[in-house]
Amino acid sequence: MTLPGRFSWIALFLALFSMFSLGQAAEAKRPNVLFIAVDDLNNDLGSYGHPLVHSPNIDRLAKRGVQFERAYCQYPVCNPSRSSFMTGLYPEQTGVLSNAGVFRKRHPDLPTLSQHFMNNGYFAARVGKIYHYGVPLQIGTSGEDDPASWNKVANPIGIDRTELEPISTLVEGKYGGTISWRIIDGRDEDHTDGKGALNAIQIMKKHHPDKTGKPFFLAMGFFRPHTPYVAPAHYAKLYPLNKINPLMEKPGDRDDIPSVGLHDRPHQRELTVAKRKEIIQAYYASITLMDACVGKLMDALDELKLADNTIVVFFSDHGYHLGHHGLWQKSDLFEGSVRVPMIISVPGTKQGGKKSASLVELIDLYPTLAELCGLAKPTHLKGKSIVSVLDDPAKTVRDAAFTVTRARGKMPSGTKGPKPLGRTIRTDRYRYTEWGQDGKFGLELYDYQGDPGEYTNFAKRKGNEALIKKMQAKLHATRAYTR
Ligand SMILES: [Ca+2]
Repeated sequence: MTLPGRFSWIALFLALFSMFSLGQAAEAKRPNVLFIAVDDLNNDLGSYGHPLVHSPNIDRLAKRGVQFERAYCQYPVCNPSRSSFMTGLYPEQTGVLSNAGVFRKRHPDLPTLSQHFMNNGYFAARVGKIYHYGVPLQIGTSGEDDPASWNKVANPIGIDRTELEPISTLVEGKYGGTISWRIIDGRDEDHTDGKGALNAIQIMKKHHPDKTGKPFFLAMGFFRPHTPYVAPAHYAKLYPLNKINPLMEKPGDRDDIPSVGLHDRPHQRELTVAKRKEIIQAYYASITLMDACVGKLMDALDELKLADNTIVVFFSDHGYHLGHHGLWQKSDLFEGSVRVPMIISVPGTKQGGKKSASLVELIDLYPTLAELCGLAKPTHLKGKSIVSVLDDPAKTVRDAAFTVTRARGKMPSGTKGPKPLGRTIRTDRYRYTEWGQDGKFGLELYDYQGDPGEYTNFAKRKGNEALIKKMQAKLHATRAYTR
């Protein structure tokens, strides 16, 4: 290269300098991401048509974005689900198939979702529960965090952790794995989630892209409505007990369900109607508390003039039963346990307020957010970008959604060994489930067209052999990319 003379060097310097600042400007213009992960939230929300639940802020978000009617988790328990959507791998690929274990053991150098954003010039922060936390005991700590995923973390702690004794519970001294609840007078800010929302707003202010020149990826992990359902009385009042009609177990419903697929925790099946109402009231009041916190974040985006350049993602790590099939909580493979709410709001979209019936998986979030923000998609990702669905909610990118879980129910009599994995696919119309290799421990087939409550297991009825064979081939085909 020949650049004789002082002026040429100055010209070169200026050219390089302007390229550098243009690059910086482009970086600062990349959208921010507000990534809201909720713990143990099912689809009982106003925007999903629930007649009772008050979720005005989530409903407001749904009007700005696209709401997914058929979004599914990849494993219906916290740690495996969270490890999956944060890595972009299926649970059998992360190696995390229970609440114990960390994906770093198998994938020490893998860039997680937020880490990929950090590697591309973003500031990434976590507030509350994104990776696994033992709730409530680990609240206020970093839980089972992945430090490489964040520039900054905040670990709020409120009365739902500091005052455990007054909490009602089905198993004395236990508040996390069992149903437990408490309604208490006081402010939202007394609760971990209320404090968490304030932490998140502080982070948005302090690390505002106008100040830092860097876009942010802010992950807000709400703890409610996970047990203990500790919620303010002003939200419980919205749910008078006489308005709550618990879904009771239908006689004979379980006769055709493989026993391994039914996970009953102590004292849940025999709950009285009165107790069920009290429990559901607290679960719903916890949802409304979390919803109010979502509202605070949305208001802050507006006040800080961030709304026009911030993508908001809202979803839950898995679903939640409140008595359907006699089940409570999670970890089974029914619709109630594996279906999740999911809303994605992209600034400037023409699709605000639309609902999409496309099948989507939580594992699709990683490639979708990367694409929306103009980042390359790491080659290890197994999910699919749903940007085309966000542009046209009638589009579809997959014909089946996959979920796996470790069986927690009773093994069939005469069988030995460890509890098998159950794998399921949800298609447009059906759900097909195999417990153990080739369904050795049971098969299930539900037809949502005529049986939305999954009361008839067609795998146990004659005359469905051809359909079972077809669904079996479809489930087995997922092995090519899910393990
Ligand atoms: Ca959870």
